Amino acid sequence: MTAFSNTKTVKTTCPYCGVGCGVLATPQADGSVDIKGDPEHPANFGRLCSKGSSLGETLSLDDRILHPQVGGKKTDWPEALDLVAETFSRTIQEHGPDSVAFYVSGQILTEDYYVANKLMKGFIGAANIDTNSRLCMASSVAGHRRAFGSDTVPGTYEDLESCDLLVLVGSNLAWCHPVLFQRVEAAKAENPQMRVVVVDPRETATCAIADLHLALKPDTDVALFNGLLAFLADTDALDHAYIDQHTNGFDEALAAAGPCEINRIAEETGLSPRDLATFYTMVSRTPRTVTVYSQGVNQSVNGTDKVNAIINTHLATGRIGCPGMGPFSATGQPNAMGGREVGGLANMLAAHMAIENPDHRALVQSFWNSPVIAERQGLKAVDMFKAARDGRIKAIWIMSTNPVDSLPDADGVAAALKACPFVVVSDVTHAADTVVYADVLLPAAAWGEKDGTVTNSERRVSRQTSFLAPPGDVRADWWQICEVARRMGFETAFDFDGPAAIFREHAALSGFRNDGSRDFDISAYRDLSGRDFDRMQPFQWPQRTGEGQRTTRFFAAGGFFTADGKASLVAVKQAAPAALGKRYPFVLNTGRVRDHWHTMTRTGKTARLSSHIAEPFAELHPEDAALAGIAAADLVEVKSPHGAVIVRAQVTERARKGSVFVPMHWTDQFASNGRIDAVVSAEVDPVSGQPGSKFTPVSLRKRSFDWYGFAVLCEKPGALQTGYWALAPAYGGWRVELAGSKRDDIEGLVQSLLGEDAELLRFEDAGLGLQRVAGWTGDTLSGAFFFGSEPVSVSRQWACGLLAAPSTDRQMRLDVLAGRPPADMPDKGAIVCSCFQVGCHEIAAAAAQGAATVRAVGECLKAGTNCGSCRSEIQSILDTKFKETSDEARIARAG
Ligand SMILES: Nc1nc2c(c(=O)[nH]1)N[C@H]1C(S)=C(S)[C@@H](COP(=O)(O)OP(=O)(O)OC[C@H]3O[C@@H](n4cnc5c(=O)[nH]c(N)nc54)[C@H](O)[C@@H]3O)O[C@H]1N2
Ligand SMILES: Nc1nc2c(c(=O)[nH]1)N[C@H]1C(S)=C(S)[C@@H](COP(=O)(O)OP(=O)(O)OC[C@H]3O[C@@H](n4cnc5c(=O)[nH]c(N)nc54)[C@H](O)[C@@H]3O)O[C@H]1N2
Ligand code: SF4
Ligand SMILES: [Mo]
Repeated sequence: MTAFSNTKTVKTTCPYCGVGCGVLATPQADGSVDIKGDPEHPANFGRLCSKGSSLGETLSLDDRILHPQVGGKKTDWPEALDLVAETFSRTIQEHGPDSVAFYVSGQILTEDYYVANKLMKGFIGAANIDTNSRLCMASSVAGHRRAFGSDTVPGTYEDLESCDLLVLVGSNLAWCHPVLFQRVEAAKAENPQMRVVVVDPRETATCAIADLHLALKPDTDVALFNGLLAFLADTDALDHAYIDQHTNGFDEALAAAGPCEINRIAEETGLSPRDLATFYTMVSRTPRTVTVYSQGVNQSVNGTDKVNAIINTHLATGRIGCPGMGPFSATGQPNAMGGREVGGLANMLAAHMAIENPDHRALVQSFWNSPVIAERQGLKAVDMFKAARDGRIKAIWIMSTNPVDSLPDADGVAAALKACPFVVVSDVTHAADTVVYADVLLPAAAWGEKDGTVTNSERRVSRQTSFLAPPGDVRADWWQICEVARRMGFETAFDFDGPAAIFREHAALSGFRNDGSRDFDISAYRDLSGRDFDRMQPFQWPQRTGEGQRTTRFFAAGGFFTADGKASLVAVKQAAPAALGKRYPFVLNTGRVRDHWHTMTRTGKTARLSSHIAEPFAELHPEDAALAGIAAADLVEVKSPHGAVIVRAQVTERARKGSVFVPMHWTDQFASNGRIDAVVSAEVDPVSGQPGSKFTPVSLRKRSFDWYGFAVLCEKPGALQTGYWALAPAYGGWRVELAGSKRDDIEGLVQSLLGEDAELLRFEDAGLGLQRVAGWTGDTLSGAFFFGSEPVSVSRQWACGLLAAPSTDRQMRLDVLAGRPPADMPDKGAIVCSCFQVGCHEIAAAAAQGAATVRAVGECLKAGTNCGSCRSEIQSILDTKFKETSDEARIARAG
């Protein structure tokens, strides 16, 4: 890390989730960066979650791409840019504009996104630009457009605080939008009337604040909300004036919903008639209802219908756009919304305009003064990679996303990149599985080095601001695109001198011939100076020219962006969920854990964030596990026709029977066989093109190995040649889970990882199949290994602690070989509070001694008193709901 002389505090925004928290970053003289929540930012008012507060630990340069590379060899920018521009131009000349593609990301800034979209749609003249938002928000976009005529999020975060009923559908808010969750927690504590309902097939950390958890059958949300619509009609909870004045399609939607037959709906959704009636009655009686939805809704082959089934209930009750009322899509990525604003999806135009609308096309083309304009939709993500695989796409530029790990049928995506003649990748790290497929690798400026804007879930635009000098040759994404565009012959249109200039053009386009006809309008910012751009305060759109700050909600009094100004209720029917056969009898559900971000290229760098869950796992119900002969801590194979992973079994009542949940995060960088998207089916929603990443029929099988092991190592191991491994950073070194098929391989593995100079101590109990080896260099532990013929139950936290503690005398060394903490050093258990490294055993012990509340636990252990991300888990330990929290419990076996 570069030492920094300028230690001024900079206001910026967290680069992780769509909550969009403000961050104060202060570079320190020693090269580190102090990170705090910005007390003035209206998204977080000073709070940060575990990921946000660990940002300073992700800034090391060891893995960074620092120079452009062509064919794996270092080169300079002119050569790399010439090659990209020439190859794209030649391919377009020879095969037409539809033969090239950009695959971008909700994690680039609005300015990067704007120029990428402009180049593809206005200058190349095709619409083959799509984004990872296709995997994330496409069904919400499609649902909004079907209902409102525009992709508008009507409400704000305040609505989640001021409602009396918050319904969270397919959203694990506690782990995925933690600061928003904390705002809800605080509001609930203040308003004893407030109720929270969680609709999710599995019991998540979010259920800690739920008054009711509806663990529905996967993919039956449409039946649930259709039933609700019928119930609202039966119980006179509709707003007929709103329906008449501001909507179309009510009768058809109600007819499609069918009668409110609780028993039938119970059958369809797998819920009890009692829970259904409770839920429906709560909604019916509570005008101030907000329904938040996220990936359990969007990532489904009927995701768009789910979105509209939810929105229908709000339109029919007029509960929209007023304080404490409305449907609310929680966006995932920091700039998913900004990407939608510039039109980064293959089926959108710029500034929320529609590609299929000839007036919009003419408007954008005249504003851009561009030679062409895309006439029809381009390829959506899944189809784009299919086209690369079968030769239709001949050149692709991937920017700020890791599709070899995050797209469904991920091995097919890898094959597509191998097949595609020209692959450009702009990324920040060599430790992303996609970069090895690049013909040209472009080093991008990372968070802290780049400038621009992002838009959060509540339409709030905030600055991301640089506070670190870009290392090596890295350059911002917008610069890379503009340089290529200029070399392709479009000098004038891409002659931007910085992000402020791009932002001005984007703002001007949003207001161009708008006159209130389009929702997205930030033209008040079209003349912003560079200085003002740097001082820009977070604001919510719309911000029209000449208008002061107006109300920030939409649609309380209608005013939809359709020809007649009315919204549509969409007639939707519950489709039969995909059939499960004998070969693949389980539903694979996938998603997130608290402390990792996507493909772990940043969170996987920190020991703090890796201490919460350090290994890929499959969460399964005890009855399913028993039937399949799987015990807690076994290794299991999860397999579909596309591929298979091997992960650790976590057997828990929280899982839904028949479903297995595997996190999306693990890649080839961190596990031998953990890329779950290699297993996930590429079926998509027919309306939105979004993959159904939460539903793939799979089989489960115990994978037996001859030996199992756990090791802590002070050096990062190179390639591990063994049947199973999972690697994570620990304070002072690394931790590795291991398994293999030949007992004889153990010795070679130990030798290769400890080196020849280490002083070894060994322990062996052949009868029990136990073997332990530890090696020291001087007083420092080089590594310690714990092997057994069953998954080993050694305390992970204790073993990791050995890395940091010098072992000077022989007794200390023998204690290491004993494989358990000495009696005077209690085992803290799996880490729950990553800020203060407090384990589940410590929390349980505090509870046993009388700490009855999360606050009391905080007072005696500090746990939960910094970022607060773990408070719902602490609550669950107090409730003894989560008996097992993470790795220890999965590994722990009798003895
Ligand atoms: N810690 C962390 N936070 C993140 C991210 C991260 O990687 N890590 N990523 C960010 C991004 S990009 C996104 S998109 C968001 C995602 O945020 P969320 O959508 O909250 O997260 P997921 O875990 O993907 O899925 C949410 C839940 O959907 C449930 N689900 C599965 N099938 C169904 C179903 O049929 N119906 C219903 N109702 N629910 C179902 C799953 O069991 C899961 O608990 O998180 C953002 N925040
Ligand atoms: N099975 C399953 N699959 C899923 C999901 C799921 O729930 N289940 N969720 C889906 C969702 S919602 C999402 S959003 C996607 C996320 O999937 P991805 O977008 O593939 O995941 P990330 O790990 O965030 O990848 C971001 C990449 O950009 C790089 N990067 C970071 N900053 C910059 C920058 O400033 N410039 C450039 N050029 N590169 C940068 C990072 O190093 C990393 O390689 O995954 C999807 N895939
Ligand atoms: S909730 Fe956490 S990850 Fe999301 S923006 Fe805020 S600090 Fe970042
Ligand atoms: Mo996402």
